[in-house]
This record gives sequence, C-alpha cells and structure tokens, in this order.
Amino acid sequence: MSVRHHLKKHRTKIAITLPIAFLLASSFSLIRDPEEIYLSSEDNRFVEVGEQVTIQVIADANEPINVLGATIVAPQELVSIDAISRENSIIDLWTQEPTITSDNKITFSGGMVTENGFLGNGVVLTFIVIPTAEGIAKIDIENSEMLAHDGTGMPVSSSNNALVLTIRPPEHPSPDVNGDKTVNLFDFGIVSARLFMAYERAYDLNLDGKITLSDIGVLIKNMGTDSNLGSLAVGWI
Ligand SMILES: [Ca+2]
Ligand SMILES: [Ca+2]
Repeated sequence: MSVRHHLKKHRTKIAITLPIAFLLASSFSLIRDPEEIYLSSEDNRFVEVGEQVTIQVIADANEPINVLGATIVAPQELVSIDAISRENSIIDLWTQEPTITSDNKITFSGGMVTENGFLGNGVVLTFIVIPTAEGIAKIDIENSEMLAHDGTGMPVSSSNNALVLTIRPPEHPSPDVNGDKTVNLFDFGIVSARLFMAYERAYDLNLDGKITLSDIGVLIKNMGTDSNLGSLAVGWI
C-alpha cells in the first residue's frame, strides 16, 4: 500500500490521533537541558486565589559547579511573594541573601564550599506565593548564572524553566479533577462522564450548580497551559 493511499485511507484517524499524541507527549515531557535552574511547585499548579503555594528553586548540574545566582520574578498583579526559606539549601555561603523586593522579585547568589563542587539536583531555596487575582501567572527566572568548579570559574551554559500557575477564583474546584498536576484528556474524560451522573460539586468547574458543557469549556480552556501550545485564555464564566 502506498504511503499516500495509507494517509488517505486513515486521514480521519490520523487527524484525531496526532493532536492527542501531541497533548499526551507534552503532558509527560521529561526532556530537560543538562544544566539548569528551574522552579518546581510541590502542590498542584492549578491554584486558587488566597491559597498558599510553595515553590522550590532547584539547581540541576551535570558538571560540578560552585557558584550560582538568579532573580525570580513574579507578576505583581497576580501573586504576592509571601516568604522565603533557605532550609536544606545546597548553598553554604550566601553572597547575596535572598530577600523579597518591593517589585515582587527575589534575587540571590551564593557558593558551595565542597571539594568536588555541587553535582546533581538540589534545592536552592523555597518560597511561598499567594495568588491575588484570577489569571495565568508566569513565575520566571532571570539572570541565572552557574559557575564551573574546575578552577576557571567560567559560566556553564544553563537554561531556566519558568513555572506557570493557573489561578482560579476562590472556592472553585480545580480543573485538574484527577489531581495528576496537569489538565488533559484524562480530566476531559472524567468530566464528560459526569454530564450524565448525579451532581457533585467537585466537577462543577464554573460553580453554577450544575454539570454542563460550560464546565467542559472551562476544562478545555485550561488544557495545555503548561506546555508551549500558546497562551490560551482562561475563564470560569
Ligand atoms: Ca489531570
Ligand atoms: Ca457548572
């Protein structure tokens, strides 16, 4: 069978399967650069206004480093940074202590005093943000730097990974109905089935007292906001 014939015969199947495969791949993506500083939320990243969200700054080094620093930037109109903890930090000596600035940033730098430098994956600091308004809050890392522990002190090439929080109004159920930290087709399947079942508040995503297609609409709007599918609008109404 020719490729063209195969494509023609299976056009519908391919048209449906490809986007699904892409969504699943982006949901389970484990691909990362070798050296990086990234943000990790211990909690679900689908959060509500007023909730405390704990975020860790993690350094991931595949070659030994002994100095690192960065600036964390959080959008002032959506979240406020509430507290910082240096507990269990891989940094032994802070050259710039992490503090919250008036423009909602945390800047820090420091070094690791060990014979072999730091290698692997470790917590740099932990901070808490409190969402203040509904929307998509991109918490970013700027000016990150990691220096090699090889006697040269040269910067190692590193990348940053931002964290995107999707903030819903207070008391609204999370669109991540199965609690696996992503909104995808699994959640879609669960809420779709609920259209035909007895009312449960946990699936009433727009909180209007009934489970309808509007709740599926909320779910779809929240799909893929953690991948690079583009900025999708979020709304609960
Ligand atoms: Ca989910
Ligand atoms: Ca509803």
